Amino acid sequence: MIYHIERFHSLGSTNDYLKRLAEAGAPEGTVIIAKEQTAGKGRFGRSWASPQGGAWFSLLLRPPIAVEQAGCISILMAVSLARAIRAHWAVPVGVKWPNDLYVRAFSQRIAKLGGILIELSSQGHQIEWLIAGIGINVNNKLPKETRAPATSLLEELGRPVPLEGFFDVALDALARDYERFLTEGFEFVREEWQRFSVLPKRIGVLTRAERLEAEVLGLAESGKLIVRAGESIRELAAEEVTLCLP
Ligand code: BT5
Repeated sequence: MIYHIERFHSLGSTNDYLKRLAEAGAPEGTVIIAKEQTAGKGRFGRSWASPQGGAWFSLLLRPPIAVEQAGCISILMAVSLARAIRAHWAVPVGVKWPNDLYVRAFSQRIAKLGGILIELSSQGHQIEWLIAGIGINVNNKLPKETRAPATSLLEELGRPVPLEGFFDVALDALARDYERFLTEGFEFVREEWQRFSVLPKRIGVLTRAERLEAEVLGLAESGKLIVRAGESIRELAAEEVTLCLP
């Protein structure tokens, strides 16, 4: 994949900016980076704190896969970033299905390092464009009141990480793993996900309508999470649920 990178001092949301470019026909590999976002977005209309010092960026893909497989992409990206950060900075990063990066230290303290927001447009079953919005706390100040405790690479390492170096490592890993996914399929991601997942056996699942307790059984080919809730086996889609750790 060839990257076309545009950098901004400040944007509302890199996803919103890139969406307009995607609609106008921008090529796969277009990347928008902002030093700060004034209206950073999480999932379900939640907000994402994005002051200077963090890695806030969006990547445009046009994957030749069915829209039903789109869930694979956020898992692929989370796994790819977790592996790259572990390899370069030796921070014990894990993934929380579907879109979160967590650090789990020896103390079993667990904190959110970053998240991924996927937005897409499709025609029939085919994806027209898919935007992966990625937010990683690198050297930025952390927000105070968050759903899960937040952490940054600065906090974990006790020293700042040069942002340029971070983008090189992250973009390189994402391109490599995306291309591998297109040629090999999802299996290698699924295997790594097993190694990196921070989900405990029992989780709370929050849908729009209810909250239920479930047992995690594994990851489907489509990227959905397979759980047992009571007597029934269900496949959870990223766009439908939020998971709660105990
Ligand atoms: C996510 O949402 O984790 C996806 C975040 C994606 C952000 C990127 S930045 C570049 C691109 N442009 C955008 O506008 N967005 C993407 P979610 O799982 O819904 O988590 C959101 C929740 O995390 C919030 O409700 C807060 O509780 C918490 N939170 C907000 N800012 C945070 C931060 N910087 N670090 C850790 N937690 C945060």
